[in-house]
Amino acid sequence: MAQKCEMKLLGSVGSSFVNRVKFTLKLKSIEYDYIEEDLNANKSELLLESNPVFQRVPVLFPPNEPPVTESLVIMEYLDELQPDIHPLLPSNPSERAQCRVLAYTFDTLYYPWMKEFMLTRDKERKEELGKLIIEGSMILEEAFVKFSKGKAYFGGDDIGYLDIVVGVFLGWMKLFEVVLGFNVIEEVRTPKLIEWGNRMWSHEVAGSIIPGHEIHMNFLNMLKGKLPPLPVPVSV
Ligand SMILES: N[C@@H](CCC(=O)N[C@@H](CS)C(=O)NCC(=O)O)C(=O)O
Repeated sequence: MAQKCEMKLLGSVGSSFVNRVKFTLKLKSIEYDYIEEDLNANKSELLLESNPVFQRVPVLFPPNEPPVTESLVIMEYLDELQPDIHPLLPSNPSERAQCRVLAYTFDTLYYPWMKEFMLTRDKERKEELGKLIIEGSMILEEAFVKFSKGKAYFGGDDIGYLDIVVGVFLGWMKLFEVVLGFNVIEEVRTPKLIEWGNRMWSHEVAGSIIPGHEIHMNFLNMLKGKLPPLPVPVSV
């Protein structure tokens, strides 16, 4: 008889936040059932009941426990649940705190800048955002040097918390390059991040989780479809 898989994940294809959770589950060898939420359609009862305030994926349903929301919180929850298999956060409390601050900065500044850059129709704002994203990339480059301590990943010899937090956005960065002609990371400005990105793509687990830019193209079109129509010019 097939073994019953009790951990469930509610997600959406192309969501980097969901991919953080898939990545963590895979590294920790935790089996789960995946439920796809169609973000184009009306939100499912399952999503509305399990994440009533934000109504966003990912939502993790551990067996016999309340649902857990927010990708960073879910990652830490899984790290605590399965501490002996591929620990994600450093053991030193100060280093753990530094990792969390960078993840928070990424989610509250860098990601919203990238999202707005893709969606804004205002040229001036786009230019301003481009500059901010470039500054952000240089801060990330410095952070990589600090966290990796000369090793291959933010987490050292192997993939850690920040590799997942930032790494799942590599497909988006590729989309920027291919579709918008804008390099979020590049050889001259962020050489360490370029090397790290190549390492991530060719990593057995990372490479299988981080989607290519084509998947994000569909996701981007879905987001664009939700924008209000452009105002019709009025002739006087
Ligand atoms: N801070 C959240 C962000 C999650 C998020 O933005 N999810 C998007 C998909 S990428 C979503 O569900 N959007 C639906 C909506 O906002 O209506 C996390 O880290 O989990």
